[in-house]
Amino acid sequence: MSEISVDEKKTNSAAAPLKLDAAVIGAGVAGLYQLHLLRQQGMNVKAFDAASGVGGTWYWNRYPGARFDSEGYIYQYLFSEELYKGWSWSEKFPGQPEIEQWLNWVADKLDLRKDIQFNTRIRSARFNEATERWILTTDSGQTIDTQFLVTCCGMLSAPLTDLFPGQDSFKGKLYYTSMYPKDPVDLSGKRVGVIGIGATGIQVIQTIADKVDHLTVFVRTPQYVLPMKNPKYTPADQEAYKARFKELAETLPRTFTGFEYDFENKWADLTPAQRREVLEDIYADGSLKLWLASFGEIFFDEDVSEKVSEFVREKMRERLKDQRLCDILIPKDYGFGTHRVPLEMGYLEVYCRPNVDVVPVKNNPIARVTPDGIQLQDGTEYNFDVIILATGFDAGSGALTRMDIHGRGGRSLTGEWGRDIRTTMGLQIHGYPNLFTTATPLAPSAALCNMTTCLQQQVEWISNCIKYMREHNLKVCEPTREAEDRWVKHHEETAAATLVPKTVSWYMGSNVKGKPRRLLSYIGGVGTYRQKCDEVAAKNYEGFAMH
Ligand code: NA7
Repeated sequence: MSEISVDEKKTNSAAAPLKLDAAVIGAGVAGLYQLHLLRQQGMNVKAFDAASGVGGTWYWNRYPGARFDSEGYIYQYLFSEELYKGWSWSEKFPGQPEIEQWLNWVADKLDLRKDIQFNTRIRSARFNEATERWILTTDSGQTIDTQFLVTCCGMLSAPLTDLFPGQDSFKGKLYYTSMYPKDPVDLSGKRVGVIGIGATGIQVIQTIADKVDHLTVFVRTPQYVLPMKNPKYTPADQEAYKARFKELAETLPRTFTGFEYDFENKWADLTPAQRREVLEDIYADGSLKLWLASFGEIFFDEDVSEKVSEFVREKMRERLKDQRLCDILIPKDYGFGTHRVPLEMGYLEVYCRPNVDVVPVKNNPIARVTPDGIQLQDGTEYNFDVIILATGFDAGSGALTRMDIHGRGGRSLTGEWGRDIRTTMGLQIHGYPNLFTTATPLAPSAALCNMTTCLQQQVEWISNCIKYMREHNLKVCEPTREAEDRWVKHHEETAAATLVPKTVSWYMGSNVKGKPRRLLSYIGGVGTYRQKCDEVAAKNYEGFAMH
């Protein structure tokens, strides 16, 4: 994606290293705020991003129908009332163009752009033990010499590519949702095949079905879905949510998932009729509340999980009507909420359209992409003009393992995480001094958290930690092996108490061949995690050795 010229690349490789106090990788939600906070401390800091603009996830994921599943007004930054109130969403769950505009507006408001180097992918990072500094190299051959390295690369930013043999041979157009073209793509009159019905595929499918000539959806694992209610906002609506700023800033960081709602009902306390009433009520909210704030027991208790799953299945059956569609699209063998639950708008009804086909590929998998389309294992071939791959990401770890990161003693993060994915509270990794991370495994993140809530907390913790070091004239911070062992153990115990590790999905890394299996996100709750991080900081960063 680099737009740097060959001449510029030559100049870069010959130039002296760029010397920084801190380098931030990524200019998305986390990276922008991290840059702002470190710069406020008077540090010489620069952010780098492979994209040509700010936005991270919201820069890259510009596929048809991309939008929030979190309410816009809770996805915002909460560190500045002025920044919060300065932006007005046009609807409850805004779409990607508006989200990208918002992040551009934030970058301008905070005057961040002058300290961001775009079109720059960090290729490698090596810790120099003699100087105790990081040496980074970019895809243009530039070298950066920095004391601190903060990765703000997002949890879902390493797309799975080349999943199918023959992709290069396809004569039509093949698009990844995560790298969808900036220029408009005209799908009218086209035969389109979509692979993937995760949160992404669902948004694509419901958006393009009435625009294409024919749509074929390949379904491997059925997916629970919830209908989204997405009212447009009037100026009065905008004023109303803005008036809640203080309340939201106080509550969001303390709930279980960083959303504005929390688990209020206890399954055992209610009669079956009352439970039904609660579920119907929350279902009608048209948000993720049914998943993240109905009955907490869905994460722990097989019986409750099955009852709530059946409630959702019933709602899906009512809309799909057709038995074949129900058999293909309604999950039976895993519990509601143990995968990411997508919100949708008219998605299920799409399958009732005459120009839409669904092809189950669980028992007859996709074998290859051919010059004309997609071929299944049994030889059946479907011909397309366009193939859209909504096939997911190497979540949590992929962004860092695809970079060549070497810590103390030359250890390789790609090698280590290839065997066992470990972090200390998702904030640092033993063996990698002064490397701070956001949106990495073993912290609350995309899977079970409103991203901006979690990212702000991590960014603030990192910023405070670096501030503490500078105030105490400390140069290097690295978690001890013991502290990391303790966190990994706590993470595993917390995960094991839930039903989520039983799932086969990106939550467990099971969508990537050979990836060590571990629940990627911490499931102890956003509020609890925050408290634990604060306690560590209050004890002068206990478990994080500094000198
Ligand atoms: P997901 O949730 O990982 O979904 C990927 C989809 O692609 C899912 O339906 C997969 O089926 C499907 N897939 C992947 N490989 C294949 C093959 N080989 N054959 C058929 N189908 C395949 O990614 P998303 O981008 O939708 O969402 C990621 C997160 O981004 C989401 O959770 C939000 O937090 C935002 P499978 O389930 O593996 O059988």
